[in-house]
Amino acid sequence: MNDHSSIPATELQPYTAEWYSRIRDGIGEIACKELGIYVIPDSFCLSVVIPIYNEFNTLLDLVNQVKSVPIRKELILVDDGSTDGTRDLLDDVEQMADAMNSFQVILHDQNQGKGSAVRTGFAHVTGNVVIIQDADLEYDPKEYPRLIRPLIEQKADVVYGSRFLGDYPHRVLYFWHYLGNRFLTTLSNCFTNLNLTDMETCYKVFTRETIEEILPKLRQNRFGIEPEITAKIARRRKRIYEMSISYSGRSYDDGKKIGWRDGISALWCILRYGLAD
Ligand SMILES: Nc1nc2c(ncn2[C@@H]2O[C@H](COP(=O)(O)OP(=O)(O)OP(=O)(O)O)[C@@H](O)[C@H]2O)c(=O)[nH]1
Ligand SMILES: [Mg+2]
Repeated sequence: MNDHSSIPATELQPYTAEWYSRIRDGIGEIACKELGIYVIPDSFCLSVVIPIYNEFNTLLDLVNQVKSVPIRKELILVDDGSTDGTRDLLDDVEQMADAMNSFQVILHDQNQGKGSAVRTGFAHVTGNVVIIQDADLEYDPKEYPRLIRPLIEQKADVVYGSRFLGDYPHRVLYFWHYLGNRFLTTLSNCFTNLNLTDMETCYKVFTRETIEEILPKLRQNRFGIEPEITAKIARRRKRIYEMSISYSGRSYDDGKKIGWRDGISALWCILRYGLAD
């Protein structure tokens, strides 16, 4: 093994055993735990599934943010029939690969919806843990190390990042959306008997085994995928953790697309998948 004792901890690769032990020697194990300093095994790979529909303005920033998280990753970008020039950006994205990041780009011929793009992405994952990442800038990839920790420590099969827990910064936006969200989460909880605070969150993280188990049963093409996934993991009695996350929600002026019809469809999916697989 190399002797890293003369190298400052800040120059070591984060989450390696050397990095961890150097910091632990300085501040102790309890402080490490509090600060989210832990070891990610060298062999670990995170699959980041990115569903994309007309996200020309944010896609490259998002990909750069994901890339700069110091964990080995495969980025699986699924373009869902974009018509705003996003596809031209994707031509160059694969060249952004480096030692820590590999890329797969998959193109849908026609727009089918987020659920469909997520399912396509799931079918291509090879990493140990899988996270869904929207292609706008509402969620912060810097939170990956926190979110994957319960999975790496084998305490959980699934982690949901909640926008309604903790005091991470949240952009204050639409009251009726918030209420709609709470209502959908509560109704979903009634069927699943889970005590979630944010069923609709984008940040859902799974072991690859969990994805392999539920993927053949997933049917929803649009935003109904969120309650559908939740019902399927509940039915299979997966160990689920929730963690607080930050949220920089966008306004309709910024390009927000979700609308009341998606709420109705979510309602239907909660009932449908709450009653039967
Ligand atoms: N709206 C929409 N998003 C899609 C579709 N296919 C893939 N996506 C992607 O799915 C992710 C989530 O879509 P968003 O429109 O951001 O949905 P949201 O975050 O729930 O809602 P807003 O951002 O508030 O509109 C984004 O990365 C989209 O680019 C689609 O057909 N419609
Ligand atoms: Mg969004």
